[in-house]
Amino acid sequence: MKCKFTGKKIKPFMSFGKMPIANGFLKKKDFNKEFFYNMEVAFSKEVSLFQIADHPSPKKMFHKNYPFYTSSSKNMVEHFRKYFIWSKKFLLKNSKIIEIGSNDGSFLVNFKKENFDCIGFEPSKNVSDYAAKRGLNSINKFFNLKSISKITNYINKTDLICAANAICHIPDIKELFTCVDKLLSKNGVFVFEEPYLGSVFEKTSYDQIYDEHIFIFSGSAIKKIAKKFNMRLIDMIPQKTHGGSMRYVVTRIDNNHNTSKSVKKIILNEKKNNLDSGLFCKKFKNNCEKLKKDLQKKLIELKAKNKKIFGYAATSKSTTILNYCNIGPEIIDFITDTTPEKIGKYSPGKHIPIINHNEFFKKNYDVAVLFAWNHQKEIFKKEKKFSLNGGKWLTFFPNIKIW
Ligand code: JHZ
Ligand code: SAH
Repeated sequence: MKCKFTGKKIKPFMSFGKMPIANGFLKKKDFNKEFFYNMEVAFSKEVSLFQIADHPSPKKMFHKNYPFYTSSSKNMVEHFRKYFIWSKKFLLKNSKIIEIGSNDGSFLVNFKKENFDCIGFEPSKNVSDYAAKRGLNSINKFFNLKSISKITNYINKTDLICAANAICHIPDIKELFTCVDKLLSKNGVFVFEEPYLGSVFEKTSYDQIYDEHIFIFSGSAIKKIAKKFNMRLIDMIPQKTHGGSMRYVVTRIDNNHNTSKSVKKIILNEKKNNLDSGLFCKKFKNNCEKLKKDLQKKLIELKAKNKKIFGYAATSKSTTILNYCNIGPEIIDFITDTTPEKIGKYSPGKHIPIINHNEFFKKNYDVAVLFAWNHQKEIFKKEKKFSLNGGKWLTFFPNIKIW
């Protein structure tokens, strides 16, 4: 395969096997035409870039019925309010703002409330329409050279380009940075927060790897990539969201922004863990294989004790867990979820039924496998009744744990 940034040949170091589209929840009638690809991961030493080898085309993943809404987590909505308040330090009253991957508008709505001139690029029509209904300027297009050519009044005038969990979804990272370069004002900043390679390695949270997550970034990678575009990484701020993310702040080389000390500190720590060189890959692979066996063993054990098991939250991440660990409806009876687009359908690849979240209380189950482990705090708080009735939670990172 070729590195998606350098174009040079690199070799995948691990395969997770045959994988369906992570958010490809489907009806029974569509089982026999389901799309699969071989999910392999590779590391480019030259730019310290962790990436998946092959993936479905973006149009297959982001379309008129994309089933993820940011607002499905109350904590994330609150997180975006805080992210907005923090980002105001880069803004003046008349600043222009662009969000990439604005989804249902949960972030953008904060800018709009304070009358900033803001737009979002969002290729998935259902979520883009949802944002438009909230009165937001949501452009139903992929963020790329063609789509930005239509917003001439933002060229060289955008003070903030922001994103969350979207930059790692864009395969052509060169085109992306070229667009950013065209749009940013002299002192403008490009801020994005994405799942962090350091956290994925530390917890062995391999479920962050799926088709949509084409890259898992680190400071070492972003620093090198930014440099190639005459830009520099001026801040890195760790986030607890989505199981461990990193907020990166990038700007032009030739302006007056200071570089925070944390950039050096965090990158040094990445070096200590061999995240820049790729030497961590072998250990990561071994850790994934061990966790896979542990999870399979635990579930078989519970099943042998006649425990009734269900999954909590049909996350994108769960597609990697279920398919890599080969867990299907013979072990997990159903998965509960709050998203209308998923309810009544089946999980990608393994075809576990997805049922309405309201249903699970009626069923008196023993064990809930927490696929939205990143929202554990929020979920444990609202589902106290399940534990009080004797139900147990099973989480699997960094180790299998029953709560
Ligand atoms: P959650 C998605 O990942 C996809 P997912 C994407 N690639 C990404 O990077 C992140 O989001 C940002 C359900 N749920 O947030 C609703 C409940 O049922 O971990 C959703 O179906 N009950 C863009 O899918 C799913 O979980 C709850 O109480 O891994 C969302 O899961 C909560 C909080 C969620 O993201
Ligand atoms: N930022 C939100 C949504 C993340 S989901 C959050 O953190 O919750 C990722 C979003 O990026 C999806 O809504 C998807 O449609 C969008 N996306 C994917 N490729 C994109 C591209 N090239 N340009 C803009 N948005 C894109």
